[in-house]
Amino acid sequence: MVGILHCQGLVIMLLVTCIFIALTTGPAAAIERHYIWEVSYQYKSLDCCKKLAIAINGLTPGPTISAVHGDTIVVDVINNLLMENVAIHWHGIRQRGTPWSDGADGVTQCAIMPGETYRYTFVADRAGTYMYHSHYGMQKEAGLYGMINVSLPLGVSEPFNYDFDRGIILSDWYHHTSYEQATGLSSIPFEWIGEPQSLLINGRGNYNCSGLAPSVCNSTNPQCSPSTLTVISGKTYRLRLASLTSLSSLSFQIEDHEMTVVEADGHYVEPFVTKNLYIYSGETYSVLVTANKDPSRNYWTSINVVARKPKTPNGLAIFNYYPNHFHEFPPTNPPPGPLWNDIQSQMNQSLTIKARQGFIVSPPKKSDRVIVLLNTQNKINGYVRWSLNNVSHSLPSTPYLIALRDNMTDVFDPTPPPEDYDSENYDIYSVSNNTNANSSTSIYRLQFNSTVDIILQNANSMRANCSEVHPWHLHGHDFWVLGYGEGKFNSSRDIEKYNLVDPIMKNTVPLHPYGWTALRFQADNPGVWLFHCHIEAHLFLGMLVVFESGVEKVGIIPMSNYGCGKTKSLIKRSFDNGFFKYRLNKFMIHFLNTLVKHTQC
Ligand SMILES: [Cu+2]
Repeated sequence: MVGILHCQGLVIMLLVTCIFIALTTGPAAAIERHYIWEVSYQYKSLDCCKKLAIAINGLTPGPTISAVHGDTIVVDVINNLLMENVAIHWHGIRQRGTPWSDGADGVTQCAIMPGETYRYTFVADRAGTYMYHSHYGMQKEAGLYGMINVSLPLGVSEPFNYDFDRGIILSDWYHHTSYEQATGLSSIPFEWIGEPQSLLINGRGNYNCSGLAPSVCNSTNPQCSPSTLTVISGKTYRLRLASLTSLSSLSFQIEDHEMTVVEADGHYVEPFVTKNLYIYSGETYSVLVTANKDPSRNYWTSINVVARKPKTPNGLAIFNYYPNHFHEFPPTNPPPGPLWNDIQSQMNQSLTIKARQGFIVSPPKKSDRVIVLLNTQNKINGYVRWSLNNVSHSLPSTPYLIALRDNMTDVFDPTPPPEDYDSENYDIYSVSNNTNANSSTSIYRLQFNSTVDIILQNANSMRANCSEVHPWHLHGHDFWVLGYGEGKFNSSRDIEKYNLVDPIMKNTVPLHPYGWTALRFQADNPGVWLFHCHIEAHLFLGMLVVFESGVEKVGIIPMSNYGCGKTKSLIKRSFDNGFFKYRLNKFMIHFLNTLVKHTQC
């Protein structure tokens, strides 16, 4: 009986949605965009080498979500992976009012189990360029990612002109599976994942197959023919770039063409012209490029690794001037890109990125709380970890959001994590005398609406003369980037230099080697939010913290978020807003797919 009621509920819901969409045909009207995504294992040859990847509806990278400001995005994720859970994070979407849809396994939801479906619902509440990716284990490495492009409503224009809009996903690619990587990282002796085998542009790279059997690596496989961006001479293109690398920091450039940077993480940038753009994992940018060079030939689009000694060849694509053939290789060698270790140039570009005049959101002049996070590599019981203030985070089996909203005790360590480190005595340029760290589930609880400063402090890793870039990403909020500096942060000297005039707002920011980065944000979004290094292996090894604020203001969490840890005992079937919210069984998935196909929704 309950099943019949649900079928009827589904039919009504879909018909209502269709009628609603039909009545609101103009692109200006906010609509509901409904996606049904089947996540499955697929063999892919993205760089010509056959590898087990994770695909959405058969695609790696996954489909692009294109929405208009104000639209509601509904994604039914069907986990057809045979052996593992999945969760998808909508990176850059703040999830105001829907913190349960953030997709962070162990923080906001129980992961989706094989054979089950989970519905993410959220509002695209700001125009800009965003992304999505798995937030379960190391699945991002397996290619479970894609772009979200949110455009302005009709009648509202951008503060810059362009003729066409194109999305470009940048990523790195390993031949070992994410399972092998995770096992190596969790072993004694530690096995580092190493450098990626290839760099991909829109999911295409080109590995040197020589010496490998054609059944394993075949350079004539059309899956790995270079991606192409076709342009018309004289036209200006907005290129939306998203870095979904597992490890690599990149420099992006188009041979002989300059680019104007106009957007970062959904915020307008005071335009500046550059030959190459540094882009770190988790960042998005829009750049304007005018096709104003000799149109009788094609040019290289290239990415190369920076900030780590590269062992990976450049990633290449073809910047194709119409009507030249789109697979015609340019007659020149690809540009080599900047030196990988020109840290000053990378730092200078970070300092150049400011909010666009006329679009500045002024930060509060003072903060209520300052949290300093020393980034170090450590060991715990002989296992290699990454830590903040000597604490390496481990997620509990019960998601924080549910635990806090439902007043569950004993789910995580209630002791607050440290807000600082012994900065007077800690030498950030040396391997620590004692690299041992603690593991903890503790979280930072922030007063709702308070202003919080985060000082990220970099240091030497466990290898002498080595400090790595860490791109830090905050869920649920944007932060103001108040400053970057070299060496150890000094509050009496460096706070005075904060940019309180026109700081850019972002959701992901690099922490440069042996440097510091200062951020400010308002804890004005009720929920529980991750703040973490976007390097997949570092996150896996505990390089994250968790912020809670205003959790008592969070609405009713859908029952579909429950089902793991101590939430198991709380599962009950419920109807929310008249629609079912618990997981669909396989019959319902097929029914839903059939209905959507037939109704052309
Ligand atoms: Cu990191």
